[in-house]
Amino acid sequence: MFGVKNLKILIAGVALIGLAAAMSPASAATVQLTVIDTDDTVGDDTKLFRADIGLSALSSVNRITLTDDGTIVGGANGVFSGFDLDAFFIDLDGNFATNGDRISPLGAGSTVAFQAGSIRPTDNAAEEPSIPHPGPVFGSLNATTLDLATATLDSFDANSIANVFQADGFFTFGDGGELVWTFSDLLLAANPNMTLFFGEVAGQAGENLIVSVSGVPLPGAVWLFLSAIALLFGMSRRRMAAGA
Ligand SMILES: [Ca+2]
Ligand SMILES: [Ca+2]
Ligand SMILES: [Ca+2]
Repeated sequence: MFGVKNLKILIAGVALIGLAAAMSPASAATVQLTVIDTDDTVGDDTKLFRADIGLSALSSVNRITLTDDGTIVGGANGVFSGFDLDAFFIDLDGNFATNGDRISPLGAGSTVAFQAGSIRPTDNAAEEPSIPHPGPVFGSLNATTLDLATATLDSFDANSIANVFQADGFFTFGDGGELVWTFSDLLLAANPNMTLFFGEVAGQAGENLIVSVSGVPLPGAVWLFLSAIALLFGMSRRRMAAGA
């Protein structure tokens, strides 16, 4: 006999497999994008870069990873080690001049996870943590928490100076640091023009980010969920036919 209890256990098991498939990073396709210097300056002194998400050929994108290239070239020392990010966002039509189609990392349904990289040694107090900017990098509260009020991730407003007492409007990665932007409740439809724009404060040569995009293959996960529902329906009918 296949009792109601066993049926519930089986269905729960199949549903869990489907859920795991939907959430597993191992099932996500990841593509590293080419980063292009636009030769434009935004704000007072921020160099603008772009990476064409549409060229990834993914059917959907729900995660963007920004990683300092770790070359320890360019920029300053201490809290200012590595890439200094002023702002970043997705632009749906790839045209920077039209700003009504921007998707901000500060928007609803977004999460931003941060891990500071390594710090170059310094004996300059202007490059060391201060009480309002505890570090370990500028614009962070600790190694895994950005100070969003300082970083202003949706605005090109950096005060470009390697002085912890005067700098504002950005955060620094640290060499090899990483930021992962995830859209927790949104899968963006494929769009050949979709572009990530981001800016480096002062734009020194050697300060580079590696950009990759990921998409969970939703059709496979949906198929598993539908299988679980079909199984539930089929077994319920069989149980009713048997008079159980
Ligand atoms: Ca900013
Ligand atoms: Ca636009
Ligand atoms: Ca810089």
